[in-house]
Amino acid sequence: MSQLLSNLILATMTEGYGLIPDAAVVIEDGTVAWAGPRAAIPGPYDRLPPIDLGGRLVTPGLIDCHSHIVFAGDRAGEFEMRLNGASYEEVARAGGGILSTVRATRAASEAELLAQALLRADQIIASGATTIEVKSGYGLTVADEVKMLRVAREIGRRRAVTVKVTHLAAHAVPPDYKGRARDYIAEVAMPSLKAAHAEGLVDAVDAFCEGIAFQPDEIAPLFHLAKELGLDIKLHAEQLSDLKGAVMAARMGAMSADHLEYLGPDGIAAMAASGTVAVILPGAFYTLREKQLPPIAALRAAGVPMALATDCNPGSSPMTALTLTMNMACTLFRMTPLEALQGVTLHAARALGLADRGVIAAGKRADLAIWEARHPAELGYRIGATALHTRIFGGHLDA
Ligand code: DI6
Ligand code: FE
Repeated sequence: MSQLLSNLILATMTEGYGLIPDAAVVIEDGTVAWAGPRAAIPGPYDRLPPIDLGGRLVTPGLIDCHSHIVFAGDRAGEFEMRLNGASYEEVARAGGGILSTVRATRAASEAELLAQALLRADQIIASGATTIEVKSGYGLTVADEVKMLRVAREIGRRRAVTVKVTHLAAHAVPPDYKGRARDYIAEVAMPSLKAAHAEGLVDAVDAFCEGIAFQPDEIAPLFHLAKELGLDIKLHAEQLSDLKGAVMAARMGAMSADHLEYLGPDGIAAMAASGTVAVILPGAFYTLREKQLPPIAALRAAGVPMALATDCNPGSSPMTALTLTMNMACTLFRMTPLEALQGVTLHAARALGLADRGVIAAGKRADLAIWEARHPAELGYRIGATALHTRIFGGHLDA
């Protein structure tokens, strides 16, 4: 089954934008067979009936490489507390924050969690995504973490999107383990990883390295187990303070270190040496009204690839639009529109270890986003509007 897409502006993202002004794309069996100028379509593809895209911009399908879309309840009350003066850490210490979502998530059935997660997945998809990473981390018991991971896996079966599932039991210390983070890692995080891995539910392992969560030396045994199981590792690092999490993660070969507002020169050097992707999360920075900017210029100078993601979660980033994420990265962090688009395409693919997507080229998956736009800078330029026309997922046009 071959399809010829024609009359489009192509941003292949292979080198810079890789712009081809009057382009065509041939898709065969869910894969890009050829992409190039319309005037140069090779035979026999030039005899296929063209699907006219009306001069629209086509980019790789976007990739949200960091999300927490499986959870129950909401945190609008805490939003209000913060607006009345409480800090994020104060809210967390008062039993709110992550732990209030944990209570709601434990009480929810798998079906309820799935129904809510699908609404959020649909919103991310509507902003152009064809791949979403989804984390656990609101269960914090073996059974509830496995429940969340099952729901995450199921999203990819219910929607035209690839879901990469990440185990994040090391997200917060539950009340019954207060002051015993190390025991929690040994008695809950590691056993839940083994159980979920045995069910085929885990693609990668993450942890929250922060004063209100886990120290690098508490996380290390979990990462060693992940590596024994052949799983990728990644880390929430340096979001609110510099605990040198990125240094540890990079030295252990992490795929990505995420947030990074407080990342220092040692962390940047370690990430550059290991090829660890910096995942920049402007939604959390915006929501928490952080003052410390992530070191974008230094990451750029060191050649560390920068990805961008929604971090969609009920507390620090209730955001489901990748296009708004791009806008925030440009406006708040001075990332260029090119860096923003690379951040949700090729660099996000790299953050997830997916070599088959993130650019449009022969042999790559036919995951495409078709936009009501003429130039890639338009995607992050508009505030909150999503100019998505339609998507192609694995060669299939959205209905
Ligand atoms: N960092 C974050 O920004 C989210 N998790 C994390 O480790 C916050 C999650 C939440 O507040 O529910
Ligand atoms: Fe996160």
